Amino acid sequence: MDPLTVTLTGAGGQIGYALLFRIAAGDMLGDRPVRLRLLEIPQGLRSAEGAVLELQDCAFPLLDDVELTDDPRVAFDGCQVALLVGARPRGPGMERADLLAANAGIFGPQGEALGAVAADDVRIVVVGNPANTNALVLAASAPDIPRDRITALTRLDHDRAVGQLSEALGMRAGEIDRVAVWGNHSATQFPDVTYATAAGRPVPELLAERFGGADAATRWLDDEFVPRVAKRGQEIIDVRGSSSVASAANATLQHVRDEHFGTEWTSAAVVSRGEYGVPEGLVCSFPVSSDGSGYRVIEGLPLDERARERLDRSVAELMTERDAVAAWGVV
Ligand code: NAX
Repeated sequence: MDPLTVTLTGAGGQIGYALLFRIAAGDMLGDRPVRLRLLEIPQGLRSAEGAVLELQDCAFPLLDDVELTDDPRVAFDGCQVALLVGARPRGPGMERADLLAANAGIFGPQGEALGAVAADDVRIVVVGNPANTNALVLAASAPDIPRDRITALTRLDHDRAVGQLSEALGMRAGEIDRVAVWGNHSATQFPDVTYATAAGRPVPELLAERFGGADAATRWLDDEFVPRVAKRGQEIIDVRGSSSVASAANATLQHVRDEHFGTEWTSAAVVSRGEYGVPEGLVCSFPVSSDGSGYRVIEGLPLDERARERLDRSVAELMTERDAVAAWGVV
């Protein structure tokens, strides 16, 4: 089998370190050999270099080749899977607008480089925050890359929602299907269990049994489940003293794996084609499926008033972010 060229940005960072070894072990692409291209900024090169030495020491049978560079054109040359993890974190006293601007300055040029030198079949997932709007900037900078090849990660939010349901219902995560995450990867996201099933039974019904009625179940969803999933990143920081790393890397692998091998249902942020009234071009999380050729929004799901209101609120935030980057002429 020919190796697949996988480019990882931010390879010297925490999530990069957690991702590299699992990619090389075959957790993302099965038994397909991989050629790794690692991109870092000059300050991050030394740390990534250390990871490359360790990769060598693992002697992974599927690892074809590794190259580390600080030049996007080299890193994205022939790239088939791009994992865009490297981003500018929010510094002390930095406003959200400054954060958006700093990251637009990363994802714009990376989009241009991908458009110029990546393989025709490239698939891109943006992990670095603010992920949805970074992906929007990237898409605008790479007009020749088909929109359905550009995604942003909300799989971690999806998996967090499954984890919370699993605990509440006392069932294994593997028994839970059809959870949906709508909107932005931020505190406004809407993790939705309306269509979810656990061991084949509707989750809303199981929650009503567990909490003593449909109203009590809705209260649990609104007051505990939704805020806990949406703010889980902060909870991890408070408890662990550091941000989510292994779970974020795991979600990234599952996102690519399911897109590549196919899935009937998961959540991902994709470029909207107007589905569910989300303005075209915004990068918004939806329930999606893949037949192996890329994620498609699962259409036709009924949205009740509660869901509609929450999705609209998150979309309004995405539009504010888009307007902020548009004001600097990047989209
Ligand atoms: P780290 O700060 O440990 O690593 C980031 C790495 O990116 C650093 O080594 C840095 O040198 C590098 N980098 C910065 N600019 C770069 C550029 N222009 N090109 C290449 N590399 C560059 O952060 P880490 O904990 O690994 O998190 C990475 C990103 O993931 C952050 O933006 C974080 O907010 C985001 N996350 C996104 C999640 C999601 O669900 N979408 C969840 C986890 C995570 O919070």
